Amino acid sequence: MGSSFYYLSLVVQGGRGGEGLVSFNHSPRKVKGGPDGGNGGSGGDVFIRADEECNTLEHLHSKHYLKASRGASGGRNKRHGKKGKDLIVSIPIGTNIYTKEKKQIGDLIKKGEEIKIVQGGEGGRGNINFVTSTNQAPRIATSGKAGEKRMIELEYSPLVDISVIGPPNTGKSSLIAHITSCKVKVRDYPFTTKRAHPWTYVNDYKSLTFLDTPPSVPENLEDIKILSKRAKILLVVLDGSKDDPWKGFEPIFRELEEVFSKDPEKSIVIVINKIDRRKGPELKTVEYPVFPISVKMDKGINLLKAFIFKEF
Ligand SMILES: Nc1nc2c(ncn2[C@@H]2O[C@H](COP(=O)(O)OP(=O)(O)OP(=O)(O)O)[C@@H](O)[C@H]2O)c(=O)[nH]1
Ligand SMILES: [Mg+2]
Repeated sequence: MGSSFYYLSLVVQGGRGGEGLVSFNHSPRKVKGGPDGGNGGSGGDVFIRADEECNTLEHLHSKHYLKASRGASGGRNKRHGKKGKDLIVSIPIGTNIYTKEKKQIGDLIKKGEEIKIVQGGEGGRGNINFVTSTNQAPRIATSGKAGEKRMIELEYSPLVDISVIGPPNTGKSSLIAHITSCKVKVRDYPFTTKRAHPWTYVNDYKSLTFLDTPPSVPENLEDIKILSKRAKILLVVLDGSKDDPWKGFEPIFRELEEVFSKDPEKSIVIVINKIDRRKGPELKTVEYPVFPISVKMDKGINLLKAFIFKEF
């Protein structure tokens, strides 16, 4: 698997256990004190936690290996070394965690939810553990063990109702801004939306979350698939000012269509935006509901909204 801001693989490892200590009690009152070397502390564990401040996996993009802290060595006087600090990796709510064989380890869908991925290594044993009837002063201790190591894959599929996708500059963000009244960034050039972002529409009866996505171009196809996984509706926005709004987009659409049309709970809705600028020939018919709209002129949006909202 490659990697992006929405899916990546990581190797995580628990911290190494601390060293066991060889030591003898040298207090002035005991001339020949016995062994008193304590055990090392265990290494820190690695946890993954769902954090509402996170909206992508971007902060982990350049990190391929993460390790928790090592346990402290055992001390004199039979003192146990301190446990190594746990490492807590923040990920966005809606992240699925898999082994590299694609077996699910966990799906973190609630704020603050966390899961232990690997355990730190056991601490070594100090010389107090090696006293026997024949050896009262052992000079033996063991080293801490290495922490558990695991390769994991993370996939961020946000908990949204509607995933808004389509070629660059078709008005995806404009439509979301119009429906939700959120301050979504809209510009008159392609690739304005660089990161997927959920935006929520709320009224007295409903709360619906729309996912704004980066343009659906071949390089982003894997991202769009993962990002749209949990959505019930795939809302495809095309540019109606073009003679053929579908031109160049069909291969991408076919791949996403496959995922959505297989699931009876999901549906696809096509929006032809910018019809205020439409001069082209009649639109071709497709097997999904099609809504010609103009965000700019506020045309056709009420019909579209009514259609979407009745699905929830
Ligand atoms: N004429 C016309 N222009 C529109 C309409 N809707 C959006 N636009 C314009 O189209 C441009 C692109 O809008 P965005 O909403 O940023 O498009 P996008 O699909 O999110 O673009 P990317 O994030 O780059 O994929 C902006 O200049 C909008 O003002 C419309 O109905 N008619
Ligand atoms: Mg956009």
